[in-house]
Amino acid sequence: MGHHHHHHGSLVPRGSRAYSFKVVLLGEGCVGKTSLVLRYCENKFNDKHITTLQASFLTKKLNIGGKRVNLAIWDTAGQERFHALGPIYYRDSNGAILVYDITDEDSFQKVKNWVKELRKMLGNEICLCIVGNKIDLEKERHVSIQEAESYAESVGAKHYHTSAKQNKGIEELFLDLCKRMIET
Ligand code: G3D
Ligand code: MG
Repeated sequence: MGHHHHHHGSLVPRGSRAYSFKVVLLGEGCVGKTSLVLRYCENKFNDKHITTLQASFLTKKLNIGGKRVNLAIWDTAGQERFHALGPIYYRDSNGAILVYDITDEDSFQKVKNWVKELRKMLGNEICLCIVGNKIDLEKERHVSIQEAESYAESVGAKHYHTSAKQNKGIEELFLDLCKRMIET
């Protein structure tokens, strides 16, 4: 008795499957990529342990309205400083978080280069997030909000502002990205 309760897939409650997504962090060195992922996954700031690793990824589990999501978040081990990040790093990604530092105009130009490369290599399947980090340094801002937001819109990306230092905007960023990846 009872075995007929589970031999049909159709009896599995709707929405009980887990989504697995790969998300990569990209951007110039020092913009705060490692700080963002450490804040999000471990609620730490300025922890140096990860910078010594060769490559790293952290995981996070979410439940969004009954949909389970497993995130694998790939962080660079600093290779971006030597322009050594290639397709092996970002292939098979469902989402990319392209980070710049709002006090550093050059880091925003680097984001534009990453957008071009990702669109060329992966097309429109990948969800792009452009993130202006370090908003706690608003007084030293060198990238206009208007310019950043309209650029993001023009390339089909969404724009977010964060501070890893003050833990601002990070939950919202990842939650929004997950919802977008579920819909893709
Ligand atoms: P990266 O992984 O992109 O190379 P890191 O960047 O996460 O290593 O951060 C580079 C520096 O920026 C670190 O400072 C870090 O503390 C700082 N940082 C990261 N996020 C923020 C933020 O939101 N606000 C401010 N004010 N600083 C931030 P150090 O001094 O350790 O090099
Ligand atoms: Mg780093």
